[in-house]
Amino acid sequence: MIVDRCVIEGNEAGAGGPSDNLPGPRGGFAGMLYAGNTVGACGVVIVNSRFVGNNSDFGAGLGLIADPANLAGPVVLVNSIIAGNTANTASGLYLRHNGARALTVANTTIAGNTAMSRNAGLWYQSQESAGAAPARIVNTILWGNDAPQDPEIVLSAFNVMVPIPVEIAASVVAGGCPADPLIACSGVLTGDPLFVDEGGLDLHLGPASPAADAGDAAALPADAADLDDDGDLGEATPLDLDELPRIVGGAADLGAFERP
Ligand SMILES: [Ca+2]
Ligand SMILES: [Ca+2]
Repeated sequence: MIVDRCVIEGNEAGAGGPSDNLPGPRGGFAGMLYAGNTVGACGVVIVNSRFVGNNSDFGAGLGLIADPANLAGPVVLVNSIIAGNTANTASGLYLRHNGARALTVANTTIAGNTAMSRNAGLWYQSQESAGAAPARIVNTILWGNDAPQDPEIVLSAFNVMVPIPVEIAASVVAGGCPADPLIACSGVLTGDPLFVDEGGLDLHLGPASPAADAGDAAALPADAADLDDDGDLGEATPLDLDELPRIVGGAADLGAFERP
């Protein structure tokens, strides 16, 4: 399944009945994608999409659950923004990862989300560790997410004894690499990415942004949605969220938008 150039905005989900084995209060997922509820599905690729201004109890921006029983391919999120979402818990990106599937978040900006109790940026949950490959977060910005506990990143395990590790590379992480033995960081920047208008959620990079040209071009996912309509699905993602060239100035930028 390919989710290409979608906007999920302004949805509300109250506290409903228990519908899933999720941590925290029941109900929620104002912007949710349950990957793999079709047997034999190949995988899920979310490209150039915006999850903005959603409100829920648990899980407001994007809940992406890779079901181990039904999902046969990788899960990829690229060139997307998750911003301005509010929840009690996990207001930004919630990932539940089956280790047998590759999971990659690339060139995504997660910023300006607010949680009343815990985690506004990225909640990563291991589900099934058999055959696990580490999740990979690359060329991504986690910044300005606000919560009393674990504002940017938290890891947890779901019905597994051995959680799946996470690699974070060439990314901005507010507060730096989390002190967790399951998180391996390389090339993590901690400085303000200097968005054009952080409060207004214009998450393009400003002129002095340290996130410009700090990316790893080799880590760009394949162009599964064929953003440039050239029929080449195997090339590195060639465009950014504005559908302008992804690599400008000699190197890829971090986040969803390449600075012109
Ligand atoms: Ca660049
Ligand atoms: Ca292409």
